[in-house]
Amino acid sequence: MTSLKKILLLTGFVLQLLPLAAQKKNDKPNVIVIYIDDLGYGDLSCYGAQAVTTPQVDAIAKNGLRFTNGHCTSATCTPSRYALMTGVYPWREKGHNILTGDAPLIIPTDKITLPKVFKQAGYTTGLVGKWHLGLGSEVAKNWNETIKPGPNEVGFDYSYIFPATADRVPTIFMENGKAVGLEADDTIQVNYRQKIGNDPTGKEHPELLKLKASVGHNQTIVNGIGRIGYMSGGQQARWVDEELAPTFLEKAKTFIDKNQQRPFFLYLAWHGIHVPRMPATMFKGKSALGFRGDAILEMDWAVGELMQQLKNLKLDKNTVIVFSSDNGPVLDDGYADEAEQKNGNHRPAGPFRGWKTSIYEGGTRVPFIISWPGKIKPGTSDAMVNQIDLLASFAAYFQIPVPDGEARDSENLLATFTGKNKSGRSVMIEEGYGESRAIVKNGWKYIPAYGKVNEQLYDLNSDLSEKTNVISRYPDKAAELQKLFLEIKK
Ligand code: NG6
Ligand code: CA
Repeated sequence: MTSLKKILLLTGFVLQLLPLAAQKKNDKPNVIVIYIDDLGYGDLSCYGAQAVTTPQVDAIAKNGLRFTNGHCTSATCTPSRYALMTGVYPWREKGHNILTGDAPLIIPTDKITLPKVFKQAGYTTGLVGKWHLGLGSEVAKNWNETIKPGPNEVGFDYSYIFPATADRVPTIFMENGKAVGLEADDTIQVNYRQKIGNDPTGKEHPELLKLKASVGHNQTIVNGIGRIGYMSGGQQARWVDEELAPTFLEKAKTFIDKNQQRPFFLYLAWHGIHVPRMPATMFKGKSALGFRGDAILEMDWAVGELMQQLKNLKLDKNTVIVFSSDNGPVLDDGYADEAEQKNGNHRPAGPFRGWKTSIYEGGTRVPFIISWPGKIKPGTSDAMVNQIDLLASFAAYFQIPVPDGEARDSENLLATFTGKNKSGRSVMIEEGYGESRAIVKNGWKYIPAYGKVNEQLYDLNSDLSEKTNVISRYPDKAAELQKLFLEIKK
């Protein structure tokens, strides 16, 4: 063969392969789940906010599908995150409520999880941000050693987290299970029952606080802020609240950079706008809403930086973004940060009744945006969807079987998430704080009696704000939903 022939043949061969490679790549887009803490339905300008402007998140919505009936499973953090990871309703298990910072891991290590779906599909998986699903196998643990099991044992190849919430000790970063910046001889101790060590507490020394508590939050002081729980030691490892956003952003960007050549799944569990709201100094005073609004602007900035990173690496056209929040909004959540005083006419929960912890829509109906360049036609969808469904939907996309009996509450809504189908779930259970639950079907919402609260029925189709309890008018509807609720609960 002449060398010219050889070259021609080879070129033809390479050219033939090229579209295949590109095709392959498109079949496995990178996926980033941006999960905000305590962000309400009405906290983004693309969902109608006027008191704050969120151009970066709005841009994702503009290029993607914005859901108006998108939900987390629960009105508090840990349960919603549990559902996102496992595809199982958290109220099926005992004690899947807001965890302390020393709680053991509550996610089974031998069952399918959202990151494991991606791993099975050949992705590199990463977690950056707030975890709040427990670490290790017991409360008493050695914080100076690698703590297992944790995120890395339930499907993440890489993790850079803080254990619980910013208002709970230990206030440290952990990379792949190990405290970051810890000096070997400065043992960290954590206790949620009694004081340990000599660190001042907010209760004894309110004069040391730069952010006063309104309720609780009066135990160990770190960075001038009283926390829930006591900790001692780990002085060099303790983070400063103002560096949380830049740190998590940097770690997310580095993860993307390192994995730009392969498909990756990144779960960016943003720490804000949860309390204590103490944004990076450059954001303090930027909004008219106090630190709560400043934290929203900070979050929006970080989202913009992340998107810019994707553009710089030419990954933006090949990356799916899922943006949502773990529960509804709250103003005063235990710190005197003036969120209430400065709120003005802003409606953090949008048109909905209720807030974080509430069984009304404001508790679990949250911003929910998916952009998938080339696959999703931009627009809005009124379909009822839930974060719990991401697991089964991505599993279906990759044709990965979900083992029998696992992720049992996760529905394959791939067609809905990509805008091909206008309807979503037919039935959904919502979880409020404590014993409150609701079942929603075809816009009818039934809330079984709990505590001292009587059963309720709302017609969301005509009464989106749940103003009128119509249970006496539609007793049959209530009975039907109650029966269905009990069946699903079983
Ligand atoms: C509550 C805290 C609140 C917040 C919440 C958990 C008090 C008075 N309130 O107990 O500040 O931390 O737990 O929020 O301590 S969540 O978003 O993680 O569920
Ligand atoms: Ca939360």
